[in-house]
Amino acid sequence: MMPAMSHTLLFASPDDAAEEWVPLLRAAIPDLAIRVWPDVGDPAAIDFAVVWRPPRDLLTGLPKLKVVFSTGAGVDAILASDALPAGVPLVRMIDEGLTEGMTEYVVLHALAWHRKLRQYQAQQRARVWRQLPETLARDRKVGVMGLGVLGADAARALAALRFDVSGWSRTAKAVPGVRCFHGADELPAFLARSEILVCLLPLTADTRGILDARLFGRMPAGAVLINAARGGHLVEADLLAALDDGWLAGATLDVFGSEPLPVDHPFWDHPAIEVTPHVAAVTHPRTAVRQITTNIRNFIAGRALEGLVDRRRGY
Ligand code: NDP
Ligand code: OXD
Repeated sequence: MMPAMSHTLLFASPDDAAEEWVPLLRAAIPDLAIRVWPDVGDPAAIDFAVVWRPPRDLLTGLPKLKVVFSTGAGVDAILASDALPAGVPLVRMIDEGLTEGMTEYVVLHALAWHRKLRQYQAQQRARVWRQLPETLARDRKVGVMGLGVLGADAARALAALRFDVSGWSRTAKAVPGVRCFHGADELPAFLARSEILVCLLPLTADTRGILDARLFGRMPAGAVLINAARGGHLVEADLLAALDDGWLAGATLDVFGSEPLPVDHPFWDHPAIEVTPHVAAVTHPRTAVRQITTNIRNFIAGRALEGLVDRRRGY
């Protein structure tokens, strides 16, 4: 096997703390040369790049680039930009810390809606002592759109709490404790049993705008939406209409078409919407470095890359 020393990695993610990532990368592969953008050095020496939102024209200016690693799981922004040179493999982040964070977020908000936390908080502010009807988790139907790394883990955790969980994916899946639906034909049946709908789809040509009036109309009256995937999945005006006419009871939104969410956006003070600032799951270098360094070793040894993005499919 070729030593990693003959290889150079460029860390070029201004959104991620290089001072945390680089020592961990060095410790994992001591003989790998590492440069931190903007100190690129000789562009022809760079073999691997670690990016999130790559600086403009950076990657296309690296003639020997062999693999691009995303520090995020969603690669829609990298694919949509013209940042990625043709033919260079792109690897998305698969990281236990990211998965755990997303599952916590989904469970937290599913439980909050299920146990009427917002209603009790409103009652507290009004000094009202009123016990509202409660529902057993086994009688609460939760639907998870996307049964990939994140969706499947969240669905399993919800099932462990005894929710009646179903999931929807592009191809057929089997997740223990989860009723699995797939494909466009099975979407209506899946939606009809989603009182709490969680979106964990990648943003692709097929999924953009999927959370629209038609989809909301197929959910049970009084359902809620948790969107922790991408803002581009949601047709914002359709959500506002569905909430304002009372068809949907609420929404928890972590991601938005425009981030940061503009200060004058109606979501901020909508009484049925909870906003979080794209923090459902964050990539922790302590756990995330392993996937990148294992992949670098695999690549050098001619083995397959974990998390390789199918650029045509879009995820
Ligand atoms: P994966 O690629 O592992 O899973 C994607 C899932 O979506 C798969 O089950 C796939 O189906 C399904 N899917 C894709 N296209 C369709 C379609 N057209 N119809 C039905 N199902 C479809 O992704 P991850 O679970 O790792 O991540 C999901 C997304 O979560 C990311 O793309 C990102 O946008 C978002 N994210 C958000 C974060 C946040 O903080 N808010 C943090 C991290 C990620 P199949 O299994 O058949 O391929
Ligand atoms: C991701 C994200 O895709 O942070 O990892 O949204």
